[in-house]
Amino acid sequence: MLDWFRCCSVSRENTAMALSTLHLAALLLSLIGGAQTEVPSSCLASAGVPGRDGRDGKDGREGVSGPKGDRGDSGLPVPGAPGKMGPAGPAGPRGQKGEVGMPAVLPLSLAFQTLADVQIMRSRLSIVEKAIRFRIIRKVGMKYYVTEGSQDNYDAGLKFCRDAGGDLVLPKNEEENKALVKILTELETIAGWIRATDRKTEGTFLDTDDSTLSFTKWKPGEPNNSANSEDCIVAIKSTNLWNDVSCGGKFNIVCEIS
Ligand code: MAN
Ligand code: CA
Repeated sequence: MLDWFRCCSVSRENTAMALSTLHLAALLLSLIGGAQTEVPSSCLASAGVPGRDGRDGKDGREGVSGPKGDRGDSGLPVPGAPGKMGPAGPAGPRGQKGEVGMPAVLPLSLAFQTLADVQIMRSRLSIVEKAIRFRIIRKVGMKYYVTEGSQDNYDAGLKFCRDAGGDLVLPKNEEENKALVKILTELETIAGWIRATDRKTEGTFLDTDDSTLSFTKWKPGEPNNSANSEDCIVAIKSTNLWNDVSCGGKFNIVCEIS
């Protein structure tokens, strides 16, 4: 009761603060002790109106850290830039053998042309293979003039060349005649046989197949069938010209492969 007495005797200036303090004390006591204490109505009546709010106090000390927050939502799956291309992998296993395909259909004209081309190439290869067996080889147009530098009579020379797959030379034009003479010059020989005779008809020189000569290069005054015994022909190195001579003479053998 003393407390309540004091409450009533406080000065007017401290009335509001005293009321608040008393109220708080009474409440605390009633909560702690459970006492059924009531604030006297006479005391409440003399408390007056509340004063103005006081100024804010100084900032208190920093509080302790709060509990860790909940785990946030996972971010959106944004794809990054592609990486560099990796090295080539090992070769895969060999596949199975395929089925036999359909035969190619070659146009008949193309087939014939291809066959003709093959035959031409075979023919040319055959010519070259014969020619390259000789010591001296000169190409004249589509022919090869070849020689071993040997000398013999006309018939032996003819056989020699035919045994080699060719024939004794018979120039058909100036170019071929010059080529023959050039070879004779290289061999440092006087003359070389030409494949033609007038054995069948005196004065009419024919090829070995009895065809007439399309080209001749007679020296002026020849053929003269000297001593009535000249049925064969030679090309003379010094003049490029032809002379009829005895078939039994020995002159250089130059063959043509064509
Ligand atoms: C001379 C000429 C030629 C003849 C020879 C034979 O050179 O009469 O026509 O072929 O002799 O050696
Ligand atoms: Ca003569």
